[in-house]
Amino acid sequence: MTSTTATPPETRYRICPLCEACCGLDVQVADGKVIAIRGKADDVFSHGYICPKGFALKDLHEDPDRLRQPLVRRNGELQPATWDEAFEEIERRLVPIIEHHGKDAVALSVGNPTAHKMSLVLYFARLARALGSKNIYSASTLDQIPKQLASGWMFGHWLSIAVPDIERCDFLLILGANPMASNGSLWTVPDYRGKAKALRARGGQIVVVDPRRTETAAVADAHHFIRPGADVFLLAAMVNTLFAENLAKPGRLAEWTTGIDEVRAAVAAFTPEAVAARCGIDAETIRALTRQLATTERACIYGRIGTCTQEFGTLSSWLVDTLNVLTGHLDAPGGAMFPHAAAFAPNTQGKPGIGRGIITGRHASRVSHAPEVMGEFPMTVLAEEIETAGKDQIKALITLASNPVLSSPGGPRLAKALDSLEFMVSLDIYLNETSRHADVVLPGMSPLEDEHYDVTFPQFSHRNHARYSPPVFPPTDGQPPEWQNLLRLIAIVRGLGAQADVLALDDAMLEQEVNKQAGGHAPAVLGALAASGRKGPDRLLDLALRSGPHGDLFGLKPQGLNLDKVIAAPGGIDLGPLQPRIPEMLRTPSGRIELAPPACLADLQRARDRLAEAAPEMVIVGRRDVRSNNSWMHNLHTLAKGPERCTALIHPKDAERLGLADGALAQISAGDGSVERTVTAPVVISADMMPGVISLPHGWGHNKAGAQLRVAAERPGANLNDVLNDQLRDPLSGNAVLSGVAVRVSAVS
Ligand SMILES: Nc1nc2c(c(=O)[nH]1)N[C@H]1C(S)=C(S)[C@@H](COP(=O)(O)OP(=O)(O)OC[C@H]3O[C@@H](n4cnc5c(=O)[nH]c(N)nc54)[C@H](O)[C@@H]3O)O[C@H]1N2
Ligand SMILES: Nc1nc2c(c(=O)[nH]1)N[C@H]1C(S)=C(S)[C@@H](COP(=O)(O)OP(=O)(O)OC[C@H]3O[C@@H](n4cnc5c(=O)[nH]c(N)nc54)[C@H](O)[C@@H]3O)O[C@H]1N2
Ligand code: SF4
Ligand SMILES: [Mo]
Repeated sequence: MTSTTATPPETRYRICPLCEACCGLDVQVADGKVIAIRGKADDVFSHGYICPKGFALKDLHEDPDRLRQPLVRRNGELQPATWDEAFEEIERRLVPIIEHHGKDAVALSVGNPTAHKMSLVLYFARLARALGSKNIYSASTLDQIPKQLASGWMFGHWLSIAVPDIERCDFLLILGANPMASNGSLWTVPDYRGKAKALRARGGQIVVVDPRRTETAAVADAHHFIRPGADVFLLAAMVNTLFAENLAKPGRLAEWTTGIDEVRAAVAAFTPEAVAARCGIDAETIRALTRQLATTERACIYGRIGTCTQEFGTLSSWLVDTLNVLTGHLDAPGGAMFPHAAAFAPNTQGKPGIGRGIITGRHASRVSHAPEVMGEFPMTVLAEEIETAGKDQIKALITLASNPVLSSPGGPRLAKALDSLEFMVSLDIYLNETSRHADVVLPGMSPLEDEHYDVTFPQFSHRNHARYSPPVFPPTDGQPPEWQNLLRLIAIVRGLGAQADVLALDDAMLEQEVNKQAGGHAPAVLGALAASGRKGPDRLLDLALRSGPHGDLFGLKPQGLNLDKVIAAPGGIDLGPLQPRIPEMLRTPSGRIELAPPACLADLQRARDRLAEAAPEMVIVGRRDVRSNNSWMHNLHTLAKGPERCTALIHPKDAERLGLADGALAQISAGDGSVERTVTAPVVISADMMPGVISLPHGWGHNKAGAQLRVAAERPGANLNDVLNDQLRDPLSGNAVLSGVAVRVSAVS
C-alpha cells in the first residue's frame, strides 16, 4: 500500500483484544493514523493469522461514534462533561445510595470485553470487593459458567479448563462450537482452519455435532445433527456405552480419580436406544462415536457454548470431561489438556495437588432464589432484582463493558427496569442500548491506545505463550486508562472521594496484596517492583510473571520470565506445547479428579424426567458470524457492509410447511399468551439446518432511541433475546437457556 504521509510508516505490534484467538497483529502507522493492519507473521503463537475483525480495529479506532469524553445526564439529557465533573457526579449520587440502602443496593454488571482488557480484568474484581455487594452479574451466566462450575467441581478451580491439544490430536469430536466463525472459545486457537486442515492431513478426523451444518462442519470429516438441548442425553449415552463395552480405561488417571463407579451407576438408564430419538442421532452412531473416541490414542471431545447455554449446561459440560477422563484422553498429549499460563493462573498458585475446591450457594438472589455461583447471580435475574421492592433492592447499577439490554434474555424488561434505577453509571466506549440508560457514561480507550497482555486466555491456550504489546498510540487528550477510572470508583465507594490520589491508592492496594501473598519476602518484592517504575496493570503483570510458574522469582531463577523479557521479545515468547499437569494442577479437597459431583448425579434425575417428555416441535438456536462480535461491532463499516447477517435460517421442509419464502419476513414468537415475545427477521432457507430448528444470531436490535450507533442503526436487525425467556436457566449454574427454546414461526403477511 502506498501512502502520501510526511513521516515514513512504522510498524507496531498489537495483540488483538477482540476475541479469544488473541492474534498478534502488525499495525502500520504514520502521522498518528493507521495505514494498514496485518497478521504478524513472526508472532510465536498466531503466526500471521488475522480475521476481518482484526482489520476493523482501524475502524474502531476512528469510529466517530466511539465516545471520547464522559457524559453526564443533566435535565434528562446526556451531555458532555469533564472527567472531574463526571466523577463528582458519581460521588454525589452513589455515596448516599450506599449510605441509605446498604452495599447490596449497588449492582455491578460485567461484560465480555472485560476479559479481554488488562485494565478491566485486573481491576474489576478490586471494584467488586470494594463495593462488597452480593449483586454481581456478568456475561458468564450467558455463556460459560456451566463449564466453569463442572470444571471447578472436578478439578478444584473455576479456571481449570481442559482444552484440545489440536496439534497432536487425531480425533476431535466437537459439540456446540463453531470455531470457524467464533475463532474458538475456552480454547485459544488462532487459525482453527489451518490447524484442522493439518489434523486431517496427518490422517486424523474431526466430527461435529450441531443442529446446524456449520462452517466448522464443512471442514470436518463428518457432521451429525442433534436436537438442541439433547447433548446431555447423547453424552450420558456415550458414557453408558464406555462402561457397557468395557471401553472405560482412564489409564494413568485411574489413580487420580474418584467416583468412577458412581458415574457408571448414574448413567445406567441412558442407553443409546433410550436417547436416540430425543437426540435425533441413531443408537449405532452413538456407539460408533464412542468407540472412535475411546480407541483413538490421541483424541478428545470439546463442547462449547451450544452445550453450555441450555437447560442441562452443567451436566453436559461435566459429561464432556467425564468422557475425556474415562477414555484416558484428559491431561494426555493430543487430548484435552491444561495450559500452564505464565501469569495469573490460579491453578499454578498455592499448594500443588490439593486445595479447597469451589464453593457455591453462599447466598441466593432475593426473588428467584438463584444460588450464587462464582460470586455472581444469573444475569437473567438482574431485572427482577431491580424491580422488586424490599431490603437489598438494587437502586444503582454500574455497567462495565456490558450490554445486557441486547445480550441477555428479557432485554426489553431490563431496559424498563434500568429507567427505574436511582442512579446508573456505564463504563463503555459507545452510547448503546444499555449505556443510553446511564446517568454518567465513562468512555474506555481505543484498543490501540492501551497496553495489552492476555490475562485470561493463556489459561485456555492450545500452547503456552507469553506476549505483550505496548500502546500503538498515546491516549486521546486527557483520557485516563480504564484501570484509573476503576480506581477512582473504588475511591468513591470507599469514601475517599472523587479527588483521591488514585496512584497512591493503587500503591496501597498493591502493598496490602503483596504483604498477604509474599509474607517475609514482601519488602524485597515491593522494592523490586518499585525499582521498575511501573504502575497499574503493568506492575501487576510484572509481579504475576516473576512469581508465576515460568518466572524469575525475583532473581532466584535468573533464566525465568519477567515483564522486561516479554516486552523485549518481538512476537512474544513461546513456552512450548501443553504438558501433563495431573496431579500438580488439582485443587480439589481430595487431591483427585472428583468425577461424580453430587449435584451432577442428582441433576441426572431431572434429565431422565425430561427425556420422558416430548420435545418441542420448533426450537430456536443462535449462531455467530466472523464479521460480527456479540452486540458491539455492528457500527464498523468494514464489518457491517455486505449481505444482511441477522437472518433466520430454516430448513426447506419447515419453510414449506410454514409458508415461508426465501427472503420473506418471518415472525418468531414465544410465550404463553400472558407474556408474548416476538421478533421478525428475513428468512434464509437452508438445508444446513436441522428440520425443526431455526437459527438467529444474537446481539442485534440496534433500533433503540437514544443510542448513538449511526452505522448499526441503518440495519438494526432483530434481537434474538427479545424472544428468549429470562426465567429459563440451568438450575445448577444459573446460566441462561439460549438454545433449544420453543418458538412459533409464521410468515409476516
Ligand atoms: N441469545 C444469545 N445471547 C447471548 C449469546 C448467545 O450466544 N445467544 N452469547 C452470550 C455471550 S457468549 C456473551 S459473552 C454475552 C456478551 O454480553 P455483553 O458482554 O453484555 O455484550 P457485548 O456485546 O460483548 O458488549 C460489550 C460492551 O462493551 C463495550 N466495550 C467494548 N470495548 C470496551 C472497552 O474497551 N471498554 C469498555 N468500558 N467497554 C467496552 C461495548 O460497547 C458493549 O457495550 O452475550 C451473550 N448473549
Ligand atoms: N465472530 C465472532 N466471534 C466470536 C463471537 C462473536 O459474536 N462473533 N463471540 C465470542 C464469544 S463471547 C464466545 S462465548 C465465543 C463462542 O464460540 P462458540 O462456542 O464457537 O460459539 P458459536 O459460534 O455460537 O457456536 C455455537 C454452536 O452451537 C450450536 N448449538 C446451538 N445449540 C446447540 C445444542 O443444543 N447442542 C449442540 N451440540 N450445538 C448447539 C450452534 O448451532 C452453533 O453452531 O465466540 C467468541 N467469538
Ligand atoms: S480471530 Fe479474533 S483475535 Fe484474531 S484478528 Fe480476528 S478478532 Fe482478532
Ligand atoms: Mo461469550
